[in-house]
Amino acid sequence: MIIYLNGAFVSREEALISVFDHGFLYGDGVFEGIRAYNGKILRLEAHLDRLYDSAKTIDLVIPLRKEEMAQVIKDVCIRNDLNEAYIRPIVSRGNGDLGLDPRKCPVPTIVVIATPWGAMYGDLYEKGLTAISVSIRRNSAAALPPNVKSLNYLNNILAKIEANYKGADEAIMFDVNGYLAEGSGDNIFVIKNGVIATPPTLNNLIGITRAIAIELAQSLGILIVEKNLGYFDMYTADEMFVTGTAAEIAPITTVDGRKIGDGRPGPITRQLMAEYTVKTREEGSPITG
Ligand code: PXG
Repeated sequence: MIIYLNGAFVSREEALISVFDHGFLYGDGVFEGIRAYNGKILRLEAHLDRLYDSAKTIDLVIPLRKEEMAQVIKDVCIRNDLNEAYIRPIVSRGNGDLGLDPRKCPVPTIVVIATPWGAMYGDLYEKGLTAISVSIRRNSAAALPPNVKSLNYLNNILAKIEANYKGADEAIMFDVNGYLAEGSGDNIFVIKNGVIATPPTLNNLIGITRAIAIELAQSLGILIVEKNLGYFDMYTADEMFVTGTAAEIAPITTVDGRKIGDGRPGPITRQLMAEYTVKTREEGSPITG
């Protein structure tokens, strides 16, 4: 495995960072999760835009232009001979001392890892996932905006731990006002009477797979709306699904013990899943060239 680290391509054993890196000490940094299918990187520009927007929000200047970062990402795929890949660019505040003041960190740390990765949920795409509402609330946008894909994922990890203890495949997070926010690592959609609804993005990550799902629904002539949603909308939905770079489009068929619809992945969800698979094979920035 070849990893990009601060301007060099190094082996896994050589890819080491300091214990004084503020990404490690404070979760001070940002990252992306990107996928390549069929030799092409899906929505690379959108992922880079989000990475740089996340960095801007935390006042972190990434010392590479977006085009340079794009080339590094492609080079890591090429050096690892990957046609299908999960790609993880990470930019931390960098090396500092034990104080949290970011002014102690003059040079950000940049890492890009790429690994092979298949379907995240295995046979659950056929069966559907079980989900539970978790008691831990999604970070308030007034505290740490969920729009920032930061290295501090404890909010999501606590949600996942709760789902693990309760034996569910995914955690459903609400915000402090009781509105549906998102899953631990994916955005949420409900379908009722042929209309798809998903929460606005103040309280969740502005998902790139979410955007693709919206485009696909629109191209199929299915009405899709953004609106605040609550427990009622989930429990009474005909269909439900989540979207994410890792999860892709995955059906949810049980929430808090309630069957969603007839308890099987529904027709609109299946249609979107099939269209998404086609899109992932066809679209994207070629890794070579
Ligand atoms: N919400 C959260 C909190 C996420 O972390 C999404 C939504 C979906 O966004 P995209 O842009 O991917 O459609 C994410 C992304 C992992 C993993 O290792 C998680 C994500 C992406 C890649 C890998 O579990 N989550």
